[in-house]
Amino acid sequence: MAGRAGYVLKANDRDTFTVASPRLYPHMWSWDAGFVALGIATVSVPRALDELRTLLGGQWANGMIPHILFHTESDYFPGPERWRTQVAAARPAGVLTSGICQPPIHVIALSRILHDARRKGGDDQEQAEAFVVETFDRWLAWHRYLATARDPHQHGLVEIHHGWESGMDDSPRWDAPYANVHPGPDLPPFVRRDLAHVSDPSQRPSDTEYARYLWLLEQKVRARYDDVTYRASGDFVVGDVLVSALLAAASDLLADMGKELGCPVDGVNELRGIARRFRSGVLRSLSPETGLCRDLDLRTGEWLEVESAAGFALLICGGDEAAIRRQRDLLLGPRWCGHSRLRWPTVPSVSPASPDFRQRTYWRGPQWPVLNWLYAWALNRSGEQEAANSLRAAGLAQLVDCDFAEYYEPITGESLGSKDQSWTAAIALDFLA
Ligand code: 2M8
Repeated sequence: MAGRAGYVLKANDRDTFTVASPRLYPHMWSWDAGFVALGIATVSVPRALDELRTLLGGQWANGMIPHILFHTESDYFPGPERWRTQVAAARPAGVLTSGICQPPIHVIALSRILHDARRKGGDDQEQAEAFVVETFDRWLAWHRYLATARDPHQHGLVEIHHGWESGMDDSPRWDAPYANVHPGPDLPPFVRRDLAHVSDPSQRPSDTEYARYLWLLEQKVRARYDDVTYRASGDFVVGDVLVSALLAAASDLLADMGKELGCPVDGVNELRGIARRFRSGVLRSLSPETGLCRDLDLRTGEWLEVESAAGFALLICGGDEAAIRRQRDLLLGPRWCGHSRLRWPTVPSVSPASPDFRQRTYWRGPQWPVLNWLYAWALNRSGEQEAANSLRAAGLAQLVDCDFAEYYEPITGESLGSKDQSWTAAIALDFLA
């Protein structure tokens, strides 16, 4: 399996970056790049560091790491002509990007890479440590952007302006906020390209959903990608609990690495403050009834009660031992990974016991190997080795067909969406290392 996974990453390698998949996603995606880098590190630490270096090349002046870097010509839609980031004061020079962001997984990846490099020693260790020191301020600026521009009132939840920013595009998490997004008559016409690459359109978001996605994109352009302007006028403003947990965990890890390697103390302290604030925000979102964390619709002030895998955010950032044990048991229990109908006991994107569950539709039920990796990583980090090992073993068993698919049908085990998806191959390599 490792050989085939390495082959997929090599085939998707474009020298200084890796396309998210060969046809459906022929560009560099932000959180994909994080997972990809940690997978590549099992084979080549310098190449893994290059992946992150290229990603940082797209960072905006306000610290934001954009969700897509367009390095190649392709028919991906929406491409640069739709994003029109030239209206944004903060856009980077010399690289075309989208104008929104994605979950801050990158420093978690960097800490895995550093760990690998230290195990290998020699040049690998030297290069990885130097890279952390050299890029510390850039990652700090990214985390500071999320903690300030995206949480101006210090609630401890990172605000997202588009479902794409969560990475879980059509998750039922966003059904209620999207119900208040009404594309205007001046939405420019569009032709979807994604459906040309997937055999069954029901595996992808619907046209109604797509129109809403593009309407929010339009609203961001009209706000010139200024967060204050968008907040005052945009339809979708939601506190994302998974992004917040990742920010907390990643900020602590960056503070740890920065402290060990002699990075500026002020920066290290700032990161600890960010970690504390967002950990508290995640804890406050816990539903006493279900034990799951919740997103907050900042337009309506309502908690979003959905049984999605993001509800286990507390496992990622930690902060309450009893609540963590409850989440661990819930995750491995019969509403989730232990559900009797599942082919493989990995993390489904939505509980199979939920009325929202759709077994073939994108982020509405299928199992996403990267999500399973994330929770295995989180459990391992909080000392829950047995639980982590069970997700790892099931995750590898699920990939045995070596399709390295984007997502899997939970009941039949069928591979769905794009094949040869880079981040799926990458997490397989990490699991096998
Ligand atoms: C999917 O999202 C893109 C838009 O960003 C799409 O559907 O066109 C999501 O699964 C997202 O999480 C992922 O980063 C991206 C590339 O794999 O594809």
